[in-house]
Amino acid sequence: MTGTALPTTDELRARALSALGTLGVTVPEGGDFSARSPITGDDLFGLRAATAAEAEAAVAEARTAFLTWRTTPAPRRGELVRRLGELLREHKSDLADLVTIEAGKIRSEALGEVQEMIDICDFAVGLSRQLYGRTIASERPGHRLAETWHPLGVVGVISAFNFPAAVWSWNTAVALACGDTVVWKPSERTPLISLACDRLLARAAEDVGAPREVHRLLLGDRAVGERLVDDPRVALVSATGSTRMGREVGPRVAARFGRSLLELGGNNAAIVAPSADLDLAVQGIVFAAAGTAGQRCTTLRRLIVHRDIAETLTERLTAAYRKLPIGDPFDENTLVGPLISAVALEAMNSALARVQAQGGKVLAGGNRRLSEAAPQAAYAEPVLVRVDEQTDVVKEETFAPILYVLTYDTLEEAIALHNDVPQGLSSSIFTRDQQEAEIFLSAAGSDCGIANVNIGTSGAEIGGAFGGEKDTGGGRESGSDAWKAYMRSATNTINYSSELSLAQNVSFL
Ligand code: UN1
Repeated sequence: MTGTALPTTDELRARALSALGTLGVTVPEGGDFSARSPITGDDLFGLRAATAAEAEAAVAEARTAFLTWRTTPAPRRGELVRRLGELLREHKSDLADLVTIEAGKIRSEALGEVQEMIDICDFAVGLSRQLYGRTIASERPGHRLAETWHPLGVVGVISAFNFPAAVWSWNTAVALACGDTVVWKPSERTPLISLACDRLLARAAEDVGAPREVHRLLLGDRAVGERLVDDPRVALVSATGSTRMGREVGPRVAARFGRSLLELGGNNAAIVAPSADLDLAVQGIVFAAAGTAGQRCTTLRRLIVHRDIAETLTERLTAAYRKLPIGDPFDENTLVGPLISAVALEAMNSALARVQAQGGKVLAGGNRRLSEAAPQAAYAEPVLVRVDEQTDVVKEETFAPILYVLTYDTLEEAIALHNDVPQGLSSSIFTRDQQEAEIFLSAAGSDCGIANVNIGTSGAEIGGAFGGEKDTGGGRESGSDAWKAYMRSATNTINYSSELSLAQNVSFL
């Protein structure tokens, strides 16, 4: 199914300008790179990238601002984040427009992304009155041991196109509450929403009297990101993107003893057990696999189905896939918007060709759509592929809506298949058998950072820590105690007696 006609590039440009105007953004026009919309695949505006001197100045300014921000009481820092949250609420619709225009997300998911930003601001405001350290029992009389959390420094945020604003906000709202300052290098594909976020934060800073330099935005290419990676004044590099990118960033930051927080690729699977509620499973699977056109790091990419229900489930999924409305993400009936680029479509097609050569059978989808209406855009039908084993292509993350379907006989076998990929981000099991669910969640179950029961792999709430193991990079962002990555701890030994007593019963003098 295809929705109504696509908007024209002129219409998208006008809509972007209207949102940017309401948000008070001045677009830095230039010829270095272009803002572009995957809806038509055409360029919207030429933009100017940050120069090396500007990148240098941004880090220097953020470092200077850190020196005052770190001693601003945390609840006062929270006021900046609260104001940002208010502005995000006020501008939710315009921000969602920019997310749809640049990332191609359907309206409901674009609004969801802004909601995620609002939620993390609320969380970080609360956090600003916590940042708890512990008091630890000392082995010595008249002594107290304490743990104190201090701000870390400048945080370099490198983010990807698929959550162009929410991932920034997870990092920035928490970092600011923790007393850090931020320099942000967004994806080159999403400069307009980045300008909007930066503008709202500048307004929030002005409104509450915080230094503007607590946040600096650097538009540009890889070279700009590399500056953040290599700059010793950047205490933490928080990078979201491919495992390939993380393999470069991690060692470079470690070589200068900086910290990194990596959110890299996922190859998320769901196990569907014989007792599963199939109505619920079908809905959960289709959203997780085809939603966001398969371009979430938490997208469901592998389905491990018990042999007894494999035929029934694949028939139901095939029927659901054939009905998916693909097209203009602004059309409220559309569920699947465009892929981000022609390169993404090529990667999808190449993975499909490879898996078919390795014995995979396409059950539904896989065709290109709207190529006449928008030859530069990349619309594709989400695809279901039946595979007998996890060949190399199944073990890779292809950032596109391909769902590989495997079968299993025993739960042990299902968990082994589940964990037998390099990545370890998100996972789920659909079952009504409590024992199976608990085994899946246990130490010997899913090896991922996120493990769910009777819900798909994507769409995590901000309250939990977000991140994964193995090739996913090990970082944790967002809720729970992920804030600790943005601070440094100090252990304090306080002697309130009049005696000097040494630990471990050491005698001296
Ligand atoms: C990502 O794709 O980089 O859990 C983040 C989810 C979203 C975040 C995804 N809350 O799918």
